[in-house]
Amino acid sequence: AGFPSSDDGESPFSVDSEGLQRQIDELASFSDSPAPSVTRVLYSDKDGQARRHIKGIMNQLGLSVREDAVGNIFGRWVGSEAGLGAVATGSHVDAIPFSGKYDGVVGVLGALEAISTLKRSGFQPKRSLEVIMFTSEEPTRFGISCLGSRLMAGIEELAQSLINVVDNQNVSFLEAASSAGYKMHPEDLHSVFLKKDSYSAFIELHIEQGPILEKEGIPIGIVTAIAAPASIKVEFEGNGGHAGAVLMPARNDAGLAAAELALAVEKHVLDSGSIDTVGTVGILQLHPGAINSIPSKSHIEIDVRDIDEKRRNDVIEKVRQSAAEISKKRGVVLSEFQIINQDPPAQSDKSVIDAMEFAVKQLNLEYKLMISRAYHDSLFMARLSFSFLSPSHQLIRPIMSSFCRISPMGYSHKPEEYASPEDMANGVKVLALAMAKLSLE
Ligand code: HGY
Ligand code: MN
Ligand code: MN
Ligand code: MN
Repeated sequence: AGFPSSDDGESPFSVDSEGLQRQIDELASFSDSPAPSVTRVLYSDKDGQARRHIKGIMNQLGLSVREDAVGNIFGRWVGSEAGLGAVATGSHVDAIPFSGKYDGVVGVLGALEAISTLKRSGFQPKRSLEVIMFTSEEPTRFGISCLGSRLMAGIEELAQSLINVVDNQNVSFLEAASSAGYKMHPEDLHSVFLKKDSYSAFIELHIEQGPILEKEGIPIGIVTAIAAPASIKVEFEGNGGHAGAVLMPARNDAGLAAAELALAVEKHVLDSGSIDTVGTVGILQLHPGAINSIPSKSHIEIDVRDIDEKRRNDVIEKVRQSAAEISKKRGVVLSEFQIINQDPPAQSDKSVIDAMEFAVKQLNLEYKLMISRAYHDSLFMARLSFSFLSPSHQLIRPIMSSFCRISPMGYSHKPEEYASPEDMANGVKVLALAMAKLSLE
């Protein structure tokens, strides 16, 4: 099996960067908000259009296409030793409200371009190569991030909780899935679980979502670890009442309790003393939501992350204490304090870092080893490895992300998100070479 190379030291690959840009622009047109923003939420019509589009490209490339019960989509290029664990890559195409067109998409369309590039180069894989489009990496609709990859990793509690979860219109997960064409019984959720030896390695190509590569003038980042994300849902309830008639001493305002908790989150995060601790209140809803009605219910969702799991957990504990204290002080009921997820960080496996370093060196690209402060589906693909369960079992080499530079200022989760065609082409080449190398190992 020939490994892609050339005698003159030039890159053997011709990535179709114009074609990739066209595909990214086309996918961005499947959006529920006006350009340049993109909004594509799980199981919406636009999400369905994007899914059909991706499957179409996989079919054109001659990949063998499979879709699981929740709509994770797999396109496989079967290798000469099809019985071996495959080398997988992939990312997501769902987009949070009013975001940009590159987050996740580069890791799906770019991965398909990497396969196309390898095919054009005459490469023959030994281990199969697979591109995965993960269902709902973003937590937008059901509050659960990396829904597809978490399920693939076989998290039983998730399969249980998905049966009861509803969106903010009270549509259940199973109803939403069904209306998008994924009709399933609750027990079908288990069919999404993957065996631990399904893949020998996983690499995700993603935009950086931060400013470091741009600032340092470096095109490629190789991710050594993903920070530990957590999210919490909190609800307060008070008596509400008329905004004119109820005097201040008689109130127990659920909205003010939420406001106070939001400030407490900021305080606890800053008190950690580390620049690596971050916390965000991105959702704060008041009921009934009328200017002349004291909020009788409030709902807030809190995102806390750190590269240090213990420090992140300490913040969560302090937020829990604050929620209890605020409820007592203000005479409101703390009707819910639910930790939705509290994930550990994941480390990239050395062999995957080695494959990516080999690729960037072969391509004469400058690169930087870095951690990912955003989470990715690779965080859960890492759990499909034996080494996640026990350091002594190194049969499977998981993970990780390689980054490509974005500008200006590392904007992401905003319409201004931008990656240049050249930087994306470099990311695609690194991915293609690293996958080719891992395929032959
Ligand atoms: O929130 C994240 O880190 C990712 O963009 N979903
Ligand atoms: Mn995102
Ligand atoms: Mn993403
Ligand atoms: Mn009135």
